[in-house]
Amino acid sequence: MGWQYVPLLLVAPLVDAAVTVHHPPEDLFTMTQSSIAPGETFSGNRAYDPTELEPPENGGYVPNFDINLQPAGTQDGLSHQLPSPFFGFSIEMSVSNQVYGRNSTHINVPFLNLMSNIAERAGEVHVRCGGNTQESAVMVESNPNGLMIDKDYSSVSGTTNTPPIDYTMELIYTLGNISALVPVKWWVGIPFDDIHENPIRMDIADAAINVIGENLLGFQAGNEPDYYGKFGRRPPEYTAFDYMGEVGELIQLMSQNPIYEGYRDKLVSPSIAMEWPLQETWDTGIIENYRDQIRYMSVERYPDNNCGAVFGTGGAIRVPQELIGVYLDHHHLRSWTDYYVETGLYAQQMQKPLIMFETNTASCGGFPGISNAFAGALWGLDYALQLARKNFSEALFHVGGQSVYYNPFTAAPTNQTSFSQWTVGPTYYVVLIMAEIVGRTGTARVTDLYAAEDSNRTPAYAIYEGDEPARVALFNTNTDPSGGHTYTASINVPQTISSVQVKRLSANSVSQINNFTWAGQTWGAANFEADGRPHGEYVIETLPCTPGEGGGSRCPVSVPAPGFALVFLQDGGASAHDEAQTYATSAVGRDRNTATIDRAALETSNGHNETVRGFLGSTSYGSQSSATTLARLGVASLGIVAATMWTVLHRLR
Ligand SMILES: *[C@@H]1O[C@H](CO)[C@@H](O)[C@H](O)[C@H]1NC(C)=O
Ligand SMILES: *[C@@H]1O[C@H](CO)[C@@H](O)[C@H](O)[C@H]1NC(C)=O
Ligand SMILES: *[C@@H]1O[C@H](CO)[C@@H](O)[C@H](O)[C@H]1NC(C)=O
Ligand SMILES: *[C@@H]1O[C@H](CO)[C@@H](O)[C@H](O)[C@H]1NC(C)=O
Ligand SMILES: *[C@@H]1O[C@H](CO)[C@@H](O)[C@H](O)[C@H]1NC(C)=O
Ligand SMILES: CC(=O)N[C@H]1CO[C@H](CO)[C@@H](O)[C@@H]1O
Repeated sequence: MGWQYVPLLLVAPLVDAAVTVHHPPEDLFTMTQSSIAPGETFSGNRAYDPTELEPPENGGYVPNFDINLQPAGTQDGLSHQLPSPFFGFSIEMSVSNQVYGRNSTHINVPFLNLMSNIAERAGEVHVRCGGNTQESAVMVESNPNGLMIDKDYSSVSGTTNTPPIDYTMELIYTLGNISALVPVKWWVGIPFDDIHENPIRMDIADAAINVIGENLLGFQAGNEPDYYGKFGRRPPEYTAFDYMGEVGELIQLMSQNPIYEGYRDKLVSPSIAMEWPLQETWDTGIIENYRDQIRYMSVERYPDNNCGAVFGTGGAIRVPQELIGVYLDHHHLRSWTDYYVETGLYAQQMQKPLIMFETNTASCGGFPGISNAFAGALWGLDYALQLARKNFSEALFHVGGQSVYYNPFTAAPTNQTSFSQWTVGPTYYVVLIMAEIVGRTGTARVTDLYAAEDSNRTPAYAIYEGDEPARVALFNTNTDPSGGHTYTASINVPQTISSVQVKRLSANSVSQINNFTWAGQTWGAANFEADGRPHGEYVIETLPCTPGEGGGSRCPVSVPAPGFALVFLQDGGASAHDEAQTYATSAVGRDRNTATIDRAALETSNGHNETVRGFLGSTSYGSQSSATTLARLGVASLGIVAATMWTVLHRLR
């Protein structure tokens, strides 16, 4: 047994609280440190920790292998048909003002850009505004400091020291105004914290119905109820059966008030993590009993936790260097997601989409050097494809604040309001690429190919649309700058094609932090460099195929170590996303004069001329709606987008 297998044993009891981190507050860390000398320990915000691990010892590797794809009818192990979007975001409620913007007239443009990139590919973006902090959130008339979200650090609770939050209507207006600009749809959470002491606080549901309307996906009925007993929100003996009763009370309440007309079938439940066995929970009959009210069947899970190190909970202190190899191990990922196979089949039987409602690399903020490294991107894609393969319909990566490692994106530190200072993490690339993997036909089905003698480091998946293979996803999670671990997969397909198109996700090592490229473009070479738009030259490779021996075609594709390649087998498949460009605009500053713009970068981003085809003149999503919005607003000029964006948002109010 090689040393790289040892960590598997260390993480064997995969029972981890899907807890997220909000505290200690950002102010305990210095904001700006972005590099460290060798041997020095990083003392800045975790979101910007530049500590790189050693790449783990290499694993499975076969230099040349064949992938033989059959027509769908005879291909093994295909999933159900995957809806679009498959992957979205769960944004912790307490960080709403950092991420979305200060208020409904002051929305962060990098956030809009980031959402727009996904929407271009997936049709729309699904975001859950919630998390642990939704449970104790209280809607207030106003906060003393004028903020739409305020935290009460004097009454923190739980493993993650979650502070209760007071929010105002402004938060809901902000969500509504975001949806008016980019097709983002929302889930919000109904707090279940003291459901018996007080009437259920329905303010967020009522406000969302009034303001968000058709862009409201649904209401989460409590978050991780299986931890309520453990964390003192209920008596320790609280069971899934008790929870079902409480969901019943919510349903009862909603049935009595006409405001919920049209919204009574939108509950998200039960959102359990690892405390209650899945089967026991389904056995309560909750899904069957409430089949007319529960729209989405939800679970939450993080594969590991870093609570011991981050919060001094007394739990095991995990050593990231010992874990990075586990995250890159396909076999490990496959086996822990097997936990959901039966549930995936049950959800289909119940005709409910199964959603991984909150997930990421590890709870309590993730691991430095994994969650924020290229390893996190490769893990995320393999994970997403395993969830798809196991018949999930959707999954959401969690977004915390400045004090977590795993963010798909981190807003500029709150006291830095100038242009493009966001930081985009590996899991953002996963959501973006997953949108291209799944496509938006709603008919994609995936299968794990057990490729290269089922190597643990070079998995491959096929994606079918209809009867034909449409795309192949190839991984190489080894690291070898000498080129020694580059492999060539010869993809044999039943259809006759003369070439394939390839887009790659690249970095120099699995440990690299920032500067990943997808199809040649990066969302940030370093911390504090992102404005939500891709930068660099857009690259799609075209590789030739030859006629196959028994008919069909043979298409060799090489993948370096490390690397991920998405191979498009159908004509023009890759360029379906060519027009994926969006907001040619900068961040919204404290006042509009702080927004400056590099015109040349703007014109060439994504290989397109943004003055012609930017957000305002977009030919793809929103070309209609955003152009119309702007026309209505009387904003005509395309060239001065950056300067006008603030005005645009201001006038939306
Ligand atoms: C932001 O706040 C931190 C910590 O208070 C401080 O060190 C830093 O200089 C500030 N940055 C700016 C741009 O004001
Ligand atoms: C996923 O669903 C499909 C279609 O119902 C089924 O054929 C397949 O066996 C399921 N996959 C797993 C891993 O259960
Ligand atoms: C929104 O934030 C901006 C910038 O801080 C401020 O000028 C404006 O008054 C705020 N609007 C509301 C409604 O609070
Ligand atoms: C990012 O990668 C590119 C291409 O590999 C390289 O030229 C550039 O120096 C890198 N930037 C940083 C900040 O590491
Ligand atoms: C973009 O298009 C505008 C208008 O046609 C043109 O003036 C400008 O030179 C173009 N920029 C680039 C980089 O091609
Ligand atoms: C388009 C849109 O939803 N605009 C709303 C933005 O938020 C303000 C409240 O701050 C509403 O009045 C607008 O209707």
